[in-house]
Amino acid sequence: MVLKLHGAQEATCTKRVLTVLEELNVPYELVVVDYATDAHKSPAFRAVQPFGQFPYLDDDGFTLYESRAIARYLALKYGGIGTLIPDPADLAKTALFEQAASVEQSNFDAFAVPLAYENIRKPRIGQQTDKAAVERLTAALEAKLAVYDTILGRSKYLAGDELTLADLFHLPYGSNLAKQNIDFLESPKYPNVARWWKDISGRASWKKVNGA
Ligand SMILES: N[C@@H](CCC(=O)N[C@@H](CS)C(=O)NCC(=O)O)C(=O)O
Repeated sequence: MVLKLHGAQEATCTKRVLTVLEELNVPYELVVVDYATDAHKSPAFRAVQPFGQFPYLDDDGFTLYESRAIARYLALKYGGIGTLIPDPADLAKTALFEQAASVEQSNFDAFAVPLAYENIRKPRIGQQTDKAAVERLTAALEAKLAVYDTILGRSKYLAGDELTLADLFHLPYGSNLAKQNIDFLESPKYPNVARWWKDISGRASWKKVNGA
């Protein structure tokens, strides 16, 4: 049975998984979640995704939620040894990959998600953007990306010289930054970050998923 991803094409976490599916050339069906009617809060949905969030994957009856966990599962099952995620038998490479994946969650997502909430989500739902929070989050994100610039001055990608899921995980919220006129990913001030971002955001997988 073809893989089914329950999500929404325009949603950031769904895009994270769709990019991986495209990278791996795995056939799939996107089962659209009608979030406007709160379909993801129904008991049937929560029976699979107890937090009432999307996406989740259904691989022939095996279900899994959390976009990054789904991405790891897909890469290990469908990618072939060492594609987007190191061979689990290579402990050092796996540890460096996990370090990079953790960097994304702790040093990027932790700031990029609340920024998107303030600058994009709140205006959409008629709430006031907290300008002080935006200032604080923007400064914190810039400080983290300055460190990224050092890391990416030493290796092509975050976990070494090979592209991994840790890099791809940045794409949905990274591309949201430009929509907020936050240019750290493209700025000449951070040349290694700019080189890396141009590389990953130029991938055919992401362009297809992001509708570019
Ligand atoms: N950590 C989860 C987050 C999932 C998430 O926040 N999904 C959003 C859509 S991008 C959602 O379901 N929002 C509706 C809600 O939280 O009620 C993942 O990576 O899959």
